[in-house]
Amino acid sequence: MKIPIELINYLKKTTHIAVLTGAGISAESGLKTFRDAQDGHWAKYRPEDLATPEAFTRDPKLVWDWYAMRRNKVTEATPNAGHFALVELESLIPNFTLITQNVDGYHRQAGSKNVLELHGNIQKVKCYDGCGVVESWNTGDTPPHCPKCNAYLRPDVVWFGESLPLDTITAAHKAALEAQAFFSIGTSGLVEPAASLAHTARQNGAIVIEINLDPTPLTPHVDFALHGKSGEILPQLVKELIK
Ligand code: BV8
Ligand code: ZN
Repeated sequence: MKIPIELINYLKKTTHIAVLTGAGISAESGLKTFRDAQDGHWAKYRPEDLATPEAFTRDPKLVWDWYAMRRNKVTEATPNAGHFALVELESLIPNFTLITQNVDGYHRQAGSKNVLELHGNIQKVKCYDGCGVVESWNTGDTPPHCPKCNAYLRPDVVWFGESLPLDTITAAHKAALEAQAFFSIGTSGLVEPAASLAHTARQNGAIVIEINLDPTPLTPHVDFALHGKSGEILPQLVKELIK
């Protein structure tokens, strides 16, 4: 994929970049994206129906087992060339913010520093009754109980209908406002409030670049639509940037 030279020339002059990633950036690590069809026992469930407080209240073990399965796949796989290219891009840009919808923790694992995990992290669990206990995932009962108040522990992720951590979404919004270039990478752009960040950046003068396998609702609004695999496009973009 040839990266447009006008994009490279623009990026060489930028000091503020914000990046939003979604499940697509982890696809080449072998992880299913959020809307990929699920297989086996999970084929009959839609992720949107399992990633909700109602689902956990209704059947804590079912939801816990779904996250345990996903966490095992995350632990078995590793970040890919797309994650590592973003680590290198961060080292080239004075003000760089990596905003992710993913819960796999791969950006930090690859070495990215300024990471905002909008939807939490699958390697952490917290007390379902909100007594404040947050721990790393433990493989005890399914689900385990809070050591402090004995309520269930739940994955420390943001479910549908739940608010995002205020400090995280505030920081993400600020990064979008200040960005001279905003990348939307590997996301179908369907989930709010993450999906609005690209529009916030654009309305405040940023150019918007989409790197995604398929067109999305954002595509008509971007300055550069690079359709293909992020694990191939991002290393190519960084290579051209450091030339
Ligand atoms: C909120 C964590 C309000 C859990 C996730 C009705 C009822 C209730 C809520 C709503 C409603 N209508 C709208 C809402 C708001 C709702 C929402 O946006 N719903 C959508 C579905 C319509 N949002 C919320 O509920 C949010 N909270 O609004 O709170 C509120 C306010 C005040 C007070 C109280 C409440 C919370 C949203 C967070 C939900 N949690 N994840 C978990 O992971 O289990 S979201 C989930 O979707 C994942 O995090 C995922 O990252 C995210 C977005 O999906 P994508 O990352 O985009 O993945 P997807 O599979 O869709 O796309 C992948 C893309 O990659 C594809 O386009 C593909 O082409 C591309 N791709 C594939 N391979 C590659 C590639 N690209 C490049 N290279 C490749 N190799
Ligand atoms: Zn508790």
